[in-house]
Amino acid sequence: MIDYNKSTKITVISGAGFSKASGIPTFRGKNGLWKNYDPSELATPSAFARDPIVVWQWYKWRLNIILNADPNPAHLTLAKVEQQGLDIAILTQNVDDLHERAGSQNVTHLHGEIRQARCVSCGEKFSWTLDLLNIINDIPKCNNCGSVCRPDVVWFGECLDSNILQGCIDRLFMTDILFVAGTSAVVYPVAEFPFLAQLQNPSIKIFEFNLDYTPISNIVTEIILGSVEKTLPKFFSI
Ligand code: BJW
Ligand code: ZN
Repeated sequence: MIDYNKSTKITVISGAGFSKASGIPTFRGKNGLWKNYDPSELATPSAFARDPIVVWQWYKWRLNIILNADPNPAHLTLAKVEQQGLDIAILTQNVDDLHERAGSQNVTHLHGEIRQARCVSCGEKFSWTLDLLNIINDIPKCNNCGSVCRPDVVWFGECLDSNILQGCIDRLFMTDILFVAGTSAVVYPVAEFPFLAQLQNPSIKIFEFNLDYTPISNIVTEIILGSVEKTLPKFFSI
């Protein structure tokens, strides 16, 4: 389908649709809501300040799904082509660890990682396990200072880690082929990445994998409509 070799730099921007076939709900769309809550109202510092119990209930519900989930054929395809020697970097908005569990080595989490909790006072982190999820019923407290812990993720209105962001921009600026897969491409700054990459390198090839059209669809080289867990393995003939 496209020409690439071991010196071709391939970058993948993944979003919630990438993990949907693993049973992890997306944020937007008809099955994207949790009960009657809108993620844009829960994934915020003000929601946590107002009602940390509800916010933790939502995160624990998702943690339980994520800790029990397995990588799907889309995750496994990226890991496999990397093992075959391709230079692939994954810039994921997803807070799950399914890319890593599939075997991908070069994964950057732009919006944090749900497996980790972080103390709001001293920054101490701990990792969730299924056992801990069963033991801790209320809001988790820091082992170091006793303060409240929060999910170690990036909420609306919070800045992404500047080193992580710079690393992503550097990678985008040296990219030959960009895949944008399973994201609605509406959440900034990641929504801007395809435009930045194309401004930097007008000959970049951008392939979008999605069920539907998005705000970046009119600038991409090709849109591959369909479920990414089917279309991506096919793209690489896996
Ligand atoms: C399939 C499929 C299948 C399904 N196969 N496809 C500039 C302009 C306007 C606003 C802003 C701006 N700059 C910043 C903002 C504010 C805000 C923002 O972007 N708001 C927009 C909504 C308008 N951004 C921020 O606040 C960011 N911070 C920031 O920029 O700081 C500086 C600043 C602050 C304030 C003002 C200005 C500057 C932080 C954003 C953090 C996002 N956090 C979340 C939660 C993370 C923790 C958690 O998981 O709980 O990240 S929100 C949520 O959305 C999550 C996701 O990573 C993110 C993106 O969602 P994603 O992955 O695209 O999922 P969906 O559900 O939207 O889409 C799924 C897609 O898959 C769909 O297209 C389906 O069709 C498709 N699909 N199944 C293929 N099988
Ligand atoms: Zn602490």
